Amino acid sequence: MDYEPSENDLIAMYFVEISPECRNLEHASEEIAKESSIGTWTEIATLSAEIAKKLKPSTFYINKENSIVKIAYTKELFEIDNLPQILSAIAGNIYGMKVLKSLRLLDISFPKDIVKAYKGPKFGIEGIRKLTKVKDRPLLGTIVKPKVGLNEVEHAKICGDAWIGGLDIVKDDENLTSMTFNKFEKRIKETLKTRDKAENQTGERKFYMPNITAPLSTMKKRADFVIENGGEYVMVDILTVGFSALQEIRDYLDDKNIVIHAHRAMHAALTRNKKHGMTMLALSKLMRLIGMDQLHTGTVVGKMEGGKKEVLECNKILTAQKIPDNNTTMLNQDWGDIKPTLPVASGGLSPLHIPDLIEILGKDMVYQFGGGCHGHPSGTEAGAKAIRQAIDAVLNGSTLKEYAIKNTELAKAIEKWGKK
Ligand code: RUB
Ligand code: CA
Repeated sequence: MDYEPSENDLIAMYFVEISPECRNLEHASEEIAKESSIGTWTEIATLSAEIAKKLKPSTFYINKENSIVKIAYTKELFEIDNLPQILSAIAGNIYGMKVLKSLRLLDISFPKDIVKAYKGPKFGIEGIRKLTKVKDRPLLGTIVKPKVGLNEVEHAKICGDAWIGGLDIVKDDENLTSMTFNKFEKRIKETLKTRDKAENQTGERKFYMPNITAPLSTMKKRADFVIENGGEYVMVDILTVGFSALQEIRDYLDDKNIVIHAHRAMHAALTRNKKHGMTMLALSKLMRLIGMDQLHTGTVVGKMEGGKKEVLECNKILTAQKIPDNNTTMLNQDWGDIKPTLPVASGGLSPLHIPDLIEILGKDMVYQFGGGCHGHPSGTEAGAKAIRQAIDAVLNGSTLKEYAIKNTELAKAIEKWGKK
């Protein structure tokens, strides 16, 4: 407890609930520290005093009121550029120990040398703004719906309607990859052809984010195919592909001019139980470190779980260059040269949420509307127009109702989704 963490330490902050087998929080944190580093359940002759002196972690903070402990690990315990190894230590066996009833990794503070071992996002927010030429407003997108079911040509047509209506981005859904009725290669070709037409017709840059999620070798081939056909984005389901695949795909795409959009499907298996697993904040940090350019972090107001404090903290860890230590919710972090990740709000949004979204989450965001675009009474193009009109209204200081007087698509959206 007298230990002062050094700048070479990785710090992990946990919420701990002890089981009847455990004496107290001190005992629990000792067991966590041991199992996540050099120890085991009994004294062992092979663990020398030298090894212990060099490598043993130290619990330096125990808060009995909220059951939070902080443990400092020397960086020597880690293969610093191997994120799976780091997680096998600080977020591995410890979750299953009988002395703990539950355990939640709240945050991780990475020392300079570990931060330096990762690429971080290639584009960052500035790079994405430059590429898209969208400067003063959030990026607006949709997810093709139904999630799966359309063929390649129908898919491309829906994308075209969304772009013509005024959206910047169209993305595949998390479970659309290469289906019997909608093959990846044909979908990419059809959709990017439609994108070119939409760019010519609107004079605006338009982007398609195809889902390349697959076993790693297939994922690389799909990314190459997207690039060969003039695509500028790929999307990856970050948890179902795993940390190793993510690190590898980020490296693989480093010399290629392509933005990586990160979909977090399955995150709630880790993040949703407030007493166990890990926070979305910790996951967000890992994603910025690996180098995802855009990441879903929640909407506050939409269909998916995730409150204001949580979403704002995730967006802060993705966008700020330095975080001071505030003890109970966020650890300090210096990102050095690592670029920021652009947060994405998506899930159950309609144009009617736009005033709240701008107020709570701001303009440096991607906002995505699936059902809230294609579910418009007059179809996808009108849905896209209504979204663009709602953004214009808010950014011009007008209410949606006022703006709807002259904008029929927005008026119809209010009729369908407005509070009765
Ligand atoms: C949204 C959608 C996304 C979810 C994921 O569609 O398809 O996969 O937003 O959630 P819709 P999250 O707009 O029709 O709800 O972004 O919270 O991970
Ligand atoms: Ca989805």
